[in-house]
Amino acid sequence: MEESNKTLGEFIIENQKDFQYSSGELSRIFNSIRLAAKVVSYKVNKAGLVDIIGSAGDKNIQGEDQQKLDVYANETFIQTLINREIVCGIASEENDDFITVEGSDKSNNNKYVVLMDPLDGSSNIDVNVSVGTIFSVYRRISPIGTPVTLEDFLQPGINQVAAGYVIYGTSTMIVYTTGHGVNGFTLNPAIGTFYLSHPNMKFPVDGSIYSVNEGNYVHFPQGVKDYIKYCQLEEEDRPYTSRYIGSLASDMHRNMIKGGIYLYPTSSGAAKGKLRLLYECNPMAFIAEQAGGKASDGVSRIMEILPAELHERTPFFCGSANMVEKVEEFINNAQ
Ligand code: AHM
Ligand code: MG
Repeated sequence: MEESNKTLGEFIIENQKDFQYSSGELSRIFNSIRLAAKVVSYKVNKAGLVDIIGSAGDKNIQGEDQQKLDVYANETFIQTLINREIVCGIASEENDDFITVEGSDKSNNNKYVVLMDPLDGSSNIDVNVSVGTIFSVYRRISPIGTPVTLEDFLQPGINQVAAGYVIYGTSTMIVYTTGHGVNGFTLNPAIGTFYLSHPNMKFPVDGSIYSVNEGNYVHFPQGVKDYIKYCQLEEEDRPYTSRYIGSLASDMHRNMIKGGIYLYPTSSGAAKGKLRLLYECNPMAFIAEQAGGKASDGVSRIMEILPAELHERTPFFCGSANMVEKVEEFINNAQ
């Protein structure tokens, strides 16, 4: 099999012209994320051998147990970005509040903020199933030279400059977009280098995979129940295949390659669903749209939602365009 010999580093340099107002800052953010991803990947691969699985004993802002690897991944990504002095602020799913980053000279001259879910799919850590990192980059709104403010983070997804995910799976991958298509890179662990393995990724317009936690079925809104029944009906190209890993990055990645839809609806126990708009849904929506797919909250486009708070949740339907339109149709008809 022919191996790609273009590295992520070379790809970033080659495509720097795509970054608006390019001054190399965004490239340096990618370099940091690439480094942190390698460090976390190394640790994930050793989970089970070293004392890193299990609970760290704390709860995060969402009241969920923080796993040790969650804490490690969070610190690694934050420290890597802070050490290189390339962002003015960071918001993480694991931190209550956003972090203001100043240069060592106390300046606030950087223009980008990064929002992230450092270890997505954490319930999979202890059982050796894929986990991921999801990130999103915005240009600040507040004036350069001043500390970041909450409004720098509460931007709609359409303002994203870049977004991506890392999968720590059978191999480690980075998939990202800067608004010029989606490209995927696979880590060669022997030499610690990411190579372009999935150029110009595209969501098939149609698909035959649906990914949802069906255990919550009884609590779903009627339109979503109707859609799931539609997926299971023996008609035309159906029933569809059901595949749910419980790691958004991995479920999304498979669906983007094979064609499918990921659903996390509201349920009676979670009035706004579970996933976070800023750390999970917006970055995935940006990638999906750049790959020709769609992302919706069931009624509206995810990337047009105006966030009101950092840890805001939203129902999420993301994947092949025709499948997302179909579930919207069922939701609309049930109202
Ligand atoms: P996490 O960031 O706390 O890991 O939660 C997000 C994850 C998604 O990756 C995944 O699709 C979903 O939560 C799984 O939730 P559930 O166990 O309710 O199906
Ligand atoms: Mg998550």
